[in-house]
Amino acid sequence: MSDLFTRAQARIPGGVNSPVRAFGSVGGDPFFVARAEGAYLETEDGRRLLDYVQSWGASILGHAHPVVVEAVRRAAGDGTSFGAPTRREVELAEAIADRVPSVEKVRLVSSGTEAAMTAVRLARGATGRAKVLKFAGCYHGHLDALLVAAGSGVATLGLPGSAGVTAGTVADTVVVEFNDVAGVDAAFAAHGPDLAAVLVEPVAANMGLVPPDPGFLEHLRAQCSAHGALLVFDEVITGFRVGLAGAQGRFGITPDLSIFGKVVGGGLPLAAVGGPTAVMDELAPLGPVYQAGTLSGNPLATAAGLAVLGELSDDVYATLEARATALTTGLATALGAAGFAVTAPRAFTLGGLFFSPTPVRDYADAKAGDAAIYARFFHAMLDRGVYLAPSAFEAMFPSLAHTEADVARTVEIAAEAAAAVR
Ligand code: HOZ
Repeated sequence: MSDLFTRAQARIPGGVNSPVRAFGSVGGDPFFVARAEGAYLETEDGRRLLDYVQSWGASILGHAHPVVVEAVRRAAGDGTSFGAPTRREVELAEAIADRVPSVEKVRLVSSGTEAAMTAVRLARGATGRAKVLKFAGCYHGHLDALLVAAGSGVATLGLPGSAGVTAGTVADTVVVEFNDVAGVDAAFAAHGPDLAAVLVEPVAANMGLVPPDPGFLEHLRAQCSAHGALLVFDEVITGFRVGLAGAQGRFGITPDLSIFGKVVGGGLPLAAVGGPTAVMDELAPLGPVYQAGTLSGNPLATAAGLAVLGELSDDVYATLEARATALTTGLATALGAAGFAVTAPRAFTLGGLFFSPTPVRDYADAKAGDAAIYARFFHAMLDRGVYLAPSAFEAMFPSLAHTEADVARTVEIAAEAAAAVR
């Protein structure tokens, strides 16, 4: 065990500040990152790793992109936090609204969890209703109300939920399987007049990668409209990651509220809730729904977010999509040739990998994948210099810094790794 991890464990629960990083489901000790550039991480113990996590998708341009670094450097010289309005908050809100037609107004916060918490409270405040519907395996951060049948770290650790979340806090949470149209209809039949919101990751990316079935999101839109519930797209992962207007732009669906994080903060702690003026103005100070934060709209994070959004274009997404296609088809071919039954889904610029012979449509399918083989494959790849997510319940995030050659080399390494773990 590295000295750093020993010290970390003495002072930080599990030695990490977010559970998936602990390598709990893949085994072994986590590495510590010393620095990163482009597609690569450098670890404290001197390894150079081709990184497909990219801060869980936040670093869409690759690590330490010069435009972002310069923007943050310049912003830092002018002060790092004021707790007062700044010009760049306005510019970032405008930039988001310019790109995402469903968004007229934006409230900036500091993390995806905070954004989801705000969206739930806002939906309840705006509709005067209590219940929220979420999908099993979707993850919306670690707010109590949505920490039921959650993906990401909760799935990684195989937990049913979380200790400390009381029955009362989740009594108004309705859970349905992802892609289950009949389940959605049954939930609306049972709870329609009480449902404030339906929250969904339009592409589920916290139980591995699970794209929506054709018509699923349209059905959610129709049911929400029919029953007066707000449709909330959690685009923390997909926002500005799969297209300029996020997944909603790619699918052509208009949610009532959207949650953004990761890319919108350019790799710094920033997230956002956005939607039409009539709903957003329910937030304090105009409306009765309270929400606040000293670091909200932080000057470094808005600088990074604006720098990244300024670099994104349709050409960028076309390149990312080509990389994601080469990666998923290459991995499927390499692993298939070695005799593994895998499915490697792709949704626009995102990739997934399940050791499962059949397509994965929901959380039950995702959990049926062979996590033990994933763990062995993960380590075989890591030993050869490629860092995939340290959990079978996460996605792959090729960045703009990943070259065609990087992806081709990844596929070659995958063939070698697959043979080694066979
Ligand atoms: N919830 C993140 C993955 N979907 C993991 C966050 C982290 O460990 O940094």
